[in-house]
Amino acid sequence: MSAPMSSLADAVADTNARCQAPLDEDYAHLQRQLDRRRFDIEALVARAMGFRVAIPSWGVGTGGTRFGRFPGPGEPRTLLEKLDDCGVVQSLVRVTPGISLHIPWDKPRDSGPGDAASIRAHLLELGLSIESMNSNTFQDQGSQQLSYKFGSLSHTDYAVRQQAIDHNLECLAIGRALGASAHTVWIGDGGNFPGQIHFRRSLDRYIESLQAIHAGLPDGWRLFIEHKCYEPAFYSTVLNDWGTSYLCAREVGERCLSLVDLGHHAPNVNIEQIVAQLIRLRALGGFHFNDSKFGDDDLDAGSIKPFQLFLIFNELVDAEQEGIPGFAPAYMLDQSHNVTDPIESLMTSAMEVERAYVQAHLVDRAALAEAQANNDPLRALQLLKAAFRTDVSPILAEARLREGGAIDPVMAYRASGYRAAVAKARPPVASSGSGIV
Ligand code: RM4
Ligand code: MN
Ligand code: MN
Repeated sequence: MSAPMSSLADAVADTNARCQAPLDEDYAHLQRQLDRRRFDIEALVARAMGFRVAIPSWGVGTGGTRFGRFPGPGEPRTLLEKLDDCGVVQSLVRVTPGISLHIPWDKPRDSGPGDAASIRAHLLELGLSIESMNSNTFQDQGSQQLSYKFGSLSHTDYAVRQQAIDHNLECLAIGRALGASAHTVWIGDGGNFPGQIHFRRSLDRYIESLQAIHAGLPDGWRLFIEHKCYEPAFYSTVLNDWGTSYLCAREVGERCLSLVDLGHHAPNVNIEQIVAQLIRLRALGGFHFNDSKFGDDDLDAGSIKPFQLFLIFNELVDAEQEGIPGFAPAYMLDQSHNVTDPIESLMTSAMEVERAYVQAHLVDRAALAEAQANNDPLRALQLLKAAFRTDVSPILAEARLREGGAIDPVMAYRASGYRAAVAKARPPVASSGSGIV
């Protein structure tokens, strides 16, 4: 095994020792401030310790764009190596024990190292688990008979649809063997030209295919459908928006829910309102967190629009505190790390999502309800801003520390020399199946 875990533990111990005194000082200061505002800092640390956001296996490889990919040193070449990297993220930030797999990129081998039994054993060793599966019918795989060039689950040809359905059923079987409990379907189906696809009939075919997948869901599983307004189809996509997603989910079956990928909306769309509406409709399945400026940029969560991320969590925490029945959205990152060390990006992003979650607990909800009842928009915004402007970093750091993680995960990671060690142990291969090109 390539992972030098002992040096990682040493790096955590060393850097934590250096960061302890400043953390204590900042924590005490924040505690005084929050006492004044009548928030219990210990309760917030407990919320932070209970927070979870899953890591996508494809996030530990270097991503790319349509124009190219610049692989980083020590990229994981197999699923076992991807899990090693996910284990590093989890051991430092302590909120990311769940992993999401993409098939066929992460397809287990039939026997030997890399088979389902060895993956399960490795997960156990690293304190990780597989949370959800993702199918891939937006690319052709070498082994497949029919092409997805003109669609998959909504293709005009029944045989192509059946092949795509079978692939999704295979994902369920793999996920079942690995202990997953959710399946996410995002398809690239759509049109590049007006007239290319018959809107109504392609939606009919999409729903029918999803019904077949829904029928194959193992007990206790949920099926998430992910809308996206464009790309790779640039004129229209079959599942283009959240409203269509909601209507499809209702027709597909009761375990089918809508998944919101933050990058899958037109610029300036009010995503927090979409989130609130899906909660109201009991249809919110989960999230793919990332950030974007222009499109599905897959940038690091919280890097461009942290206030939007906070406003989304404001809706989520509001629903959580209200105890809405059945409210249990799955949180996951879905990013493409093109110019950073993926482990550093994943750690930073997980902490940014956690930060928004904790900040959303600092909204004085009784005062907000009063401002809304009194039609006092300025006061309402002030209340949200007061929460958003609070630097909850000491709470997040304290939560990590109490769980055995790093006060400063990036500092600890850099001090561990992990990247240099795996760069030696993992010479580059032609195609690693990591990242998206
Ligand atoms: C898509 C979508 C899916 C992800 C692929 C790789 O844009 O976000 O969730 O699986 O990218
Ligand atoms: Mn996504
Ligand atoms: Mn996407």
